[in-house]
Amino acid sequence: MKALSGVKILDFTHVQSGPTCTQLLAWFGADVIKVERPGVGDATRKQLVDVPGADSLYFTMLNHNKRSIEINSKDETGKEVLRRLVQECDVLVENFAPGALDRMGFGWEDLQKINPMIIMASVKGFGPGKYEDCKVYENVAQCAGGSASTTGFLDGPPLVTGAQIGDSGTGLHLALGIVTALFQREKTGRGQKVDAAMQDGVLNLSRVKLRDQQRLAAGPLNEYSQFGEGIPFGEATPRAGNDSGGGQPGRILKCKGWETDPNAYTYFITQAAVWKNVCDVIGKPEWKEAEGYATPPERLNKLNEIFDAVEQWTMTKTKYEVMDICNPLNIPVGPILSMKEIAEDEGLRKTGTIVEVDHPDRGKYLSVGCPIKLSDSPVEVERSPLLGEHTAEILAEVLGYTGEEFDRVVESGAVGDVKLPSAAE
Ligand code: CAO
Repeated sequence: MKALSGVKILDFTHVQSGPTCTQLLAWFGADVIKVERPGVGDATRKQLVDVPGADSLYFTMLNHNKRSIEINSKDETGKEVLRRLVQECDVLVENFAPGALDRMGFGWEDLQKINPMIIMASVKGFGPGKYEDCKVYENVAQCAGGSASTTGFLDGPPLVTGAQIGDSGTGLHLALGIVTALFQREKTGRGQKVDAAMQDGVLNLSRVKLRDQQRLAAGPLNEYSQFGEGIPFGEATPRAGNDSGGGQPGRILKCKGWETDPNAYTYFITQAAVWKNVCDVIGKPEWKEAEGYATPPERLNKLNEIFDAVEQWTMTKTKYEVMDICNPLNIPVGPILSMKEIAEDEGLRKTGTIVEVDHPDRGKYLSVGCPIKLSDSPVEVERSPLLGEHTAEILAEVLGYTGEEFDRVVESGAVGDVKLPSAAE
């Protein structure tokens, strides 16, 4: 028994944003039926291929615990199968380009006629308005959602981040919308439409930068390094390098080995509550009570001097030694971990956040397991499905096609090249 046991998801998603959402629902126990174009499937199956002939890591790492059915949604028999799936399922999730689902004949109005209880959940690049018809990928959303203009260094161009806040971030937002709509349906008996726009999702995650935009009206942003450097502020929230996003000054600092190791760095926060501990650790006890250093507001115009002194100390230690020394003193620090270090991290493997999965075509690979842990609904990560692996099973068991009806659908060609169960099966 899992949290979402009994919930059936018609997964019409592709690439990253939608699949992130439906993978989470699958991990929480929903039966996720992924509909793919016959013979082709999700485009990511064949993108960034590292093992010839096998599904890519791009696909396998976003489609665990799902079943795959091939359906040509532009074919009449394919549409018939889809209609039956809509009748059977609780939620349809999709992230096609705007208008694609309507052109197939499965827009919101159509879906409600087929199944009034259905919840329809969509990711689009933009919400209603000027840009609603645009196709959008990750970095477009990062740029349009305010993240890129506020990321990077003051004297450099806008930067996108490696974290896929537009795709995976919006998938997370959508998943929350879906379970909330399921919860409301328990009380009202009605389905509803759930929309998550990537621009909105990125903006939600960049909320603190809109906060700072408004604070600018009241004067310079004192906790930004630029303030201490005497550089005037413009009209918009500036890029702030590695400054902390909150009220406690922080920076990325070099650690022992930085000359050769690109990740020998630590994040170091001079939290006001433990200022005295910071002073002791870095060998500047005189700063504890000194005028101009003792209180947080006094220090704001000296952040470069202070972090230079902290860095002189961190450069004598490895990033792990910094962690070991500072943690007992309540000084918040964090090592800059490489993906290699994360892949080898025993702790993350123990908690199931990093999992090793076996795949018939590609062998063993690493994936990120479910980052949300429910004590009553543990996650077992299962490999992603092969293209059309479950077509026959879903036609028969979920939709009840049998005998001649089953043969008619299979022979129509609308559901791909179906491997029929032998007579003995
Ligand atoms: N059978 C037959 N046709 C199918 C099908 C199936 N099973 N599944 C999809 N198709 C068709 C669609 O109907 C559409 O056809 P038409 O344009 O002729 O109506 C066609 O495939 C292409 O769909 P698409 O426009 O969604 O795909 P694309 O590769 O051109 O664009 C993307 C990709 C991501 C830019 C676009 O889907 C999009 O903007 N999505 C919304 C935002 C989003 O999720 N972006 C994140 C992408 S990364 O997570």
